[in-house]
Amino acid sequence: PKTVYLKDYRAPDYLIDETHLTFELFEDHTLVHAQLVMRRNPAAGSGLPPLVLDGQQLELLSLAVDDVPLGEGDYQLGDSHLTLQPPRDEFVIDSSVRIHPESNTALEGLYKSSGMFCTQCEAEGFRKITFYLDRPDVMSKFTTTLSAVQKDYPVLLSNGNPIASGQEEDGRHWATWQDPFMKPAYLFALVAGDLWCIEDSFRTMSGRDVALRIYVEPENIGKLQHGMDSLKKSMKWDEEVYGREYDLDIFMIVAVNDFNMGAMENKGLNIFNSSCVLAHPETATDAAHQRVEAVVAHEYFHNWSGNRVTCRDWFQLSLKEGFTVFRDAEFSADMNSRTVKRIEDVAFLRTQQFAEDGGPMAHPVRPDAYMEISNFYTLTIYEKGAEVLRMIHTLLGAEAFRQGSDLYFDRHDGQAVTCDDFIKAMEDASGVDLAQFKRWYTQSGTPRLAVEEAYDPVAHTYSLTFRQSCPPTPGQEHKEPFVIPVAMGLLDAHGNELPLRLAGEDAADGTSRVLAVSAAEQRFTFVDVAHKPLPSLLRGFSAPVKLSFPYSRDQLMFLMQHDSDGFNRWEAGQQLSVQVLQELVDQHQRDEALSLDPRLIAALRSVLADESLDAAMVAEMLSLPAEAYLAELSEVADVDAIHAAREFARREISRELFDLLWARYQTCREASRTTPYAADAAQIARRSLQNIALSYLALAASDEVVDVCEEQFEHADNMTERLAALAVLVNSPFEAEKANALAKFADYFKDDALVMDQWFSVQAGSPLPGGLERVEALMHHPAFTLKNPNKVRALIGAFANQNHVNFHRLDGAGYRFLADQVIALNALNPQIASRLLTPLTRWRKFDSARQALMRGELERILASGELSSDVFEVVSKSLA
Ligand code: HT7
Ligand code: ZN
Repeated sequence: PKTVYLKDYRAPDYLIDETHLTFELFEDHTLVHAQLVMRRNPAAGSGLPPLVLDGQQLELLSLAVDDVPLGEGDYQLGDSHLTLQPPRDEFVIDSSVRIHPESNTALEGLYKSSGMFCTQCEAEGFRKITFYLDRPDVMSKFTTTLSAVQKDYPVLLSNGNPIASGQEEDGRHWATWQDPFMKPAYLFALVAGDLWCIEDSFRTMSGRDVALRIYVEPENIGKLQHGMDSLKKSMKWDEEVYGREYDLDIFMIVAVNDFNMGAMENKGLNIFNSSCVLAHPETATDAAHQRVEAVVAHEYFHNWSGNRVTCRDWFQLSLKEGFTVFRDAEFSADMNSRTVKRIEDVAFLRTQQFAEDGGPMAHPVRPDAYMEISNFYTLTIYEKGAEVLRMIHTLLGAEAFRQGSDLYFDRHDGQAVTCDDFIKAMEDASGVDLAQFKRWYTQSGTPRLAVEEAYDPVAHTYSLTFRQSCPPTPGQEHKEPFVIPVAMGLLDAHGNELPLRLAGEDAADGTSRVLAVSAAEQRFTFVDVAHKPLPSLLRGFSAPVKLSFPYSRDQLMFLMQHDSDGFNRWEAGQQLSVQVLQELVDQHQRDEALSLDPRLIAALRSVLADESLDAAMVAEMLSLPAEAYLAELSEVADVDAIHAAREFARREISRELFDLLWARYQTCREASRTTPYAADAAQIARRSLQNIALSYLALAASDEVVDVCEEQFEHADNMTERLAALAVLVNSPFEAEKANALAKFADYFKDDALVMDQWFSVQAGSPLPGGLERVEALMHHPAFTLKNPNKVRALIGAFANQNHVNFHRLDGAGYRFLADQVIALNALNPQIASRLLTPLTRWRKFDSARQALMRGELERILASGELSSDVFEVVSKSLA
């Protein structure tokens, strides 16, 4: 595969003003006719260069320019391009091709999922539908007609508004849709199927009524209300917070079962992985409900950040994805608990994105080269990109940020632009110079920020010295200093916040502020500090960095109790847990008896005993750092020692705090039994506390705890409680109860694919011995198929990513298993294959024996035959 470079970007030679598409959908093929009204791009130079259209896996049936049919000598047809000589500046191309959605297992372009036709065109899927200039800076007005047999495909949808429809004599019918907005081909969509929908409407801030429809297979019609409520909340929030109004008369969402990612923001016709839109209390957990709310919002928000203003080229992907993730995170924070949302996002970022940033696929938020763009829908583009936007928001303040976003949307509406254009709008609106800040877009890797304090009791000054560095990443040996916003405060010995006055300032200004660290080494000195304070640093995780400050365990316990910033209270608890767990890891490695620092128990006891604390915060504070996070923090990750240390700590917590946990569990469960289910913040908080308490209690392995587990499993009226009880049983030594619960669950939910995904995941994640054999056996379960990405993620993905002790077995069988699945999937679905192999790319984190085994499997994949560009890029970069 060829590498594409940002530096080679050139404006398109030709533009496509109008795109008229006709799809004739049949069971064994589809005919696509495209009429493209084209002209020379005045911005691209003079003369009439050859026109090079993208096209892959297309059977060309006919081709004409300005109604003149072309013969074979009039064009060149290769594997991925069709080249011809345009006759003049303005011309019309007509092409007809045959494609095969019925055998498309890659789920890119036009394909069939559970009997319906649907599309996925981002990033480069449209070229598998017709010959086109398949690049985001070519924007066109689309008109689409589709026809199919009416009884099998009564619903025919595309982007924009329906403008005509009719029947044919042979049982077929057709519909024409017109999208009044210019858009790139990646936002094109069509759907044809036997679908039902729920309908609602939304009155926009300017008083227009928009019809809202969510389509689904008939059996899932009862699972759409939460998605619809989420959509209406999103529309309102975007008006209130960003001043953005919806622009078409209709907004549609369609749920499909086979989908490579979460969802897709096609103009007016979003297509969703069913897991991201279907939700019902009996079949979807609270987490799933929150995910639906977040993904519906994310796709809806793209209508402005992505569709109305789109990307010039795919190197700018974070322009729309980072911004939209930031927007959806703020939406979720406003709809639920802000602190808990931030905790969840930061835990995810630090475990997963930091690992990516420290591995062989590390790349900047705006990459400068790629082989396969599908591989660049990464945590760096999405999550780190969102952190970059959050930092701009922090540095500029909410008001100036909003002015910047207004300017950006006004200035660039209808255009395909760059990250630089976004920054320029922010600078112009705020007057803040972001030149140095832009390094966050161009430099990869996670910066380290070491902080040192010095107190002068005579001068009453307190200074903080920040030293930043960033480790080398592929292609980037040396890094220049970043601008790092550090939100902070100072606490006195009673836990009170001190007024903050920096040297040179006239007076104190508040008790919390943002220090913009921009040099490799930089000191900030506070004056009028009567006694040595305790700093609270990086509040709300104000920058995606690895901050270190030499806190003692007692100081961390103090911050856990007194910090006014909820995020930092949690963070202090995490740092305390990390210190204590790392000590246990050391003990395990030295073959010593494990001994837990009682301060961790004391800290958790006071959290549990404090009934005034938000239950969601209690649940978060009780959760020990994940094994994956502990591995990320290690120089060399000792999988077995980490697992042993964490399990030991969990057992000690369970033993020492059993009575408190039991009391809190009983109170929560009683409330669940007596209150009808609602997916609201208070109930979600209560259930998360209840379930984490149960998971600790279960470690006592007593009959009374098994009884409460079974009671919760049998009698819960919702999936959050039922699944948590199932997970506890699955991880327990009670074989009969476990087998019984698994069988009952599978029998009851066998026809619900999304619930069965959860059933697979719970088992795949179990760290008990024999995990690989259990997963291998489940691959033969009738509900499992490699062709469905959700199933692959639920079983194989959960095993390789969440079950460290079993996946990293010292005989290498876990690695071999994963490589076998990657090789099988490479032929079926390259995008899923390349994502699945991520855990193998992290081989440098492990001991030399495991390194050799993991490398061996990567080499076996490389030698396994014809590799897709997706898999080739990840494997070859991992081995480099
Ligand atoms: N913008 C969407 C990206 C997407 C995608 C990319 C590659 C392959 C399949 C895909 N499905 C959706 C999703 C989003 O970020 O909103
Ligand atoms: Zn997105």
